[in-house]
Amino acid sequence: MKTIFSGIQPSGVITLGNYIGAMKQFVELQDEYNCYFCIVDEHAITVPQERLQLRKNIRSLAAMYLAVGINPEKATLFIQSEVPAHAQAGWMMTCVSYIGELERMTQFKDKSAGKEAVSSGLLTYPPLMAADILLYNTDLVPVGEDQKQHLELTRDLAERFNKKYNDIFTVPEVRIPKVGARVMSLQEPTKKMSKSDPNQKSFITLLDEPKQIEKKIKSAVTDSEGIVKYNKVNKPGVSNLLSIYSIFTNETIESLEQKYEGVGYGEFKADLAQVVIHEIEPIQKKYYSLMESEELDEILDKGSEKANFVASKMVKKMENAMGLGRKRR
Ligand code: ATP
Ligand code: LTN
Repeated sequence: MKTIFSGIQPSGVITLGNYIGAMKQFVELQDEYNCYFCIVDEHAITVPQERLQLRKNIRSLAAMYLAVGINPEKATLFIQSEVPAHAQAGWMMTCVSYIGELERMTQFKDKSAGKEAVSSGLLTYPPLMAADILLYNTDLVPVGEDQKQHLELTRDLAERFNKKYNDIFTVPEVRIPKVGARVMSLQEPTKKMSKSDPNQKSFITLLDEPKQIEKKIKSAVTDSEGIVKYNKVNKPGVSNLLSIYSIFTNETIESLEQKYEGVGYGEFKADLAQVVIHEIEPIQKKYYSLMESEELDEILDKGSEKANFVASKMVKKMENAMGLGRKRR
């Protein structure tokens, strides 16, 4: 069985973007692969976090993984900071990476733009991500399109390490969904939907109430044409809504265009709101019951135990390859 690794930051409640771009794929892939799904809290602290809120978000994200359908009997679910190998390997990969290539990452440029104080962790975020992936001999990494550049860097770092020290890493492939790889902001449809966007109206979370969902979709930015048609360049707002509609109903974009021909945006948006509510209602039910249960801690304990076992062995190999510490007999 081939191995999959992916991570999500506990930086807020999961959005439709995270769900469509990442989590939905995870659920589909867990039957065919040996999967590791990680709550990357060490990545989340590369930008300021409030400690109690972060703690809450970590638990909530764990419940959300399970609520969308991750089966802990099949996949290993764990918290990054509970497996010290990630920080250890992250440091080693940081020393393999160059400042220039990290400064070229678009996520770093976007997240640091206009900020007075930017943590060094935001710059060294990608070698930590590379460490996450490489620790498990990962073959495939399912992510949304925004992470493609980080995956290319991960491959470069793995190859560099293999060549310079010892050939110990599997060089992973990226897997980006054919549709829904980049769900856009409801307010600025040329920007990706993001859970840490300060504008709450720009994203829908999987925990939004039906009324909130209706409101957010109603106020989603479209255009003044009044025609429900897919055109990513000239009609990014409507195209984004059409994509979401199509993904949740399995109806093609063309058939949706026909269905809403001659109908204004009002009716289209009202129907889409119902589609979204229908999709996430069962997830919410499962989520709230999991948050109350003790099952969650048991699953996370087991997950970190398994991840620690696998990852600590790779750390030893890395240290040995780089010449750290003493030779052990
Ligand atoms: P933040 O806003 O805190 O940077 P985020 O919402 O961008 O977070 P991440 O935790 O960084 O989310 O990403 C988790 C997964 O969701 C990644 O695989 C990422 O590619 C995917 N993802 C994030 N936003 C979108 C989006 N708008 N469309 C599709 N996939 C997305
Ligand atoms: N950078 C990713 C989160 C992440 C990740 C990973 C994804 C951290 N480590 C390893 C895949 C594999 C993001 O979505 N922003």
